[in-house]
Amino acid sequence: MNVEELSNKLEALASLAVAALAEAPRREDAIQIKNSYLGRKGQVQDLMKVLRDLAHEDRRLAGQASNACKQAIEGAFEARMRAIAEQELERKMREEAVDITLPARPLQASMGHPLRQIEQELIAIFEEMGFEVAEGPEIESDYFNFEALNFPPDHPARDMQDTFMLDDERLLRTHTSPVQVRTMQSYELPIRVISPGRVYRCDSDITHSPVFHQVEGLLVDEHVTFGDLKGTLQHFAERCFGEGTPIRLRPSFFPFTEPSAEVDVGCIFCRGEGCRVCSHSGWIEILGSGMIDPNVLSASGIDPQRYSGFAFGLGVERVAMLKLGVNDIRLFYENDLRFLEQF
Ligand code: FA5
Repeated sequence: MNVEELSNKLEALASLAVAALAEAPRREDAIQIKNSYLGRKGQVQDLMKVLRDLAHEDRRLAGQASNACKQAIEGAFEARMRAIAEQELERKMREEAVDITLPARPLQASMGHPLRQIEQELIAIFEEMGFEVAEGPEIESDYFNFEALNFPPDHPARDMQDTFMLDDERLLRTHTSPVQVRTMQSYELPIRVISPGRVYRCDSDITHSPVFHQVEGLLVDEHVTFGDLKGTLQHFAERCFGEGTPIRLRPSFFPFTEPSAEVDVGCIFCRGEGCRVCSHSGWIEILGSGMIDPNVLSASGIDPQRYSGFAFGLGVERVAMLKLGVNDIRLFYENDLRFLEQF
């Protein structure tokens, strides 16, 4: 075979390969066709075996013809691979197309947990009366939770609230009253604050939960009397439970208030006749209150000769149970949607 015949054969091979590649349906087919021409045992290589029989000056021409043939096949192979990739992309886009005209799935709007709703209502009532919100930590020191509130160490009054201790000094606050002390130590007088938050006690039955919420109220000014406390609470009860709601003040004891009173609201479950929820008394206790003990004022650097004040601590769950007609406190914490969706 001379160099001319070789060139013609290479050209013919290139045309065949280019035509076959143009028809290759898949990537694998294109690769197989390319290898059958350009592979080590492919047809081009096979043809080039004649190279050694050619005259020296013809070998260069044969090499050029072989390169042109290889380039034509490589070019056709790459073009086909690009075309296949584009076809695949188009098919994927067609198959996975998102119909943006379809209506969206409705989002379920939530009103927030019923306890949070009630807490917000309580805050709003006291804000109307001119109280502002102050907050304190849930991990509290023995000093703020007990000592500064006139609970001396080893005093039996500490047993009134079963405490979760973290170590000798730190505990989970058992009430929001430590915020009273923090506020009295840092705010300018007169003070009128409420302090909502979570509190913890080792306590559990249908009206007691180990984690519950209180809203603390504190008012310190000149000439504050027990009458101001009673008027504030009466107004609160009517705003919260409706006009004419009966409240009852019972003498009580808290180390940090003197005199002290626990405040009950008429039971809405039995309308005062007596039931399981109110322990057959017709009343449900919602808060503890009293006039701030002069010792507590002094411990916070306030002159008890000039200033007096009242404080109260309201149980948010108790208020929520009354307002929403829930007869077991544990329902608030079970996260059962059938319960929560009613509110
Ligand atoms: C106190 O916690 C006092 N710090 C309240 C106070 C503040 C008195 C300011 C004087 C001045 P007591 O332990 O009674 O008091 O709790 C107050 C209210 O929290 C109760 O009336 C009740 O409504 C609620 N409460 C108490 N324990 C629980 C509990 N385990 N689960 C749910 N609510 C509770």
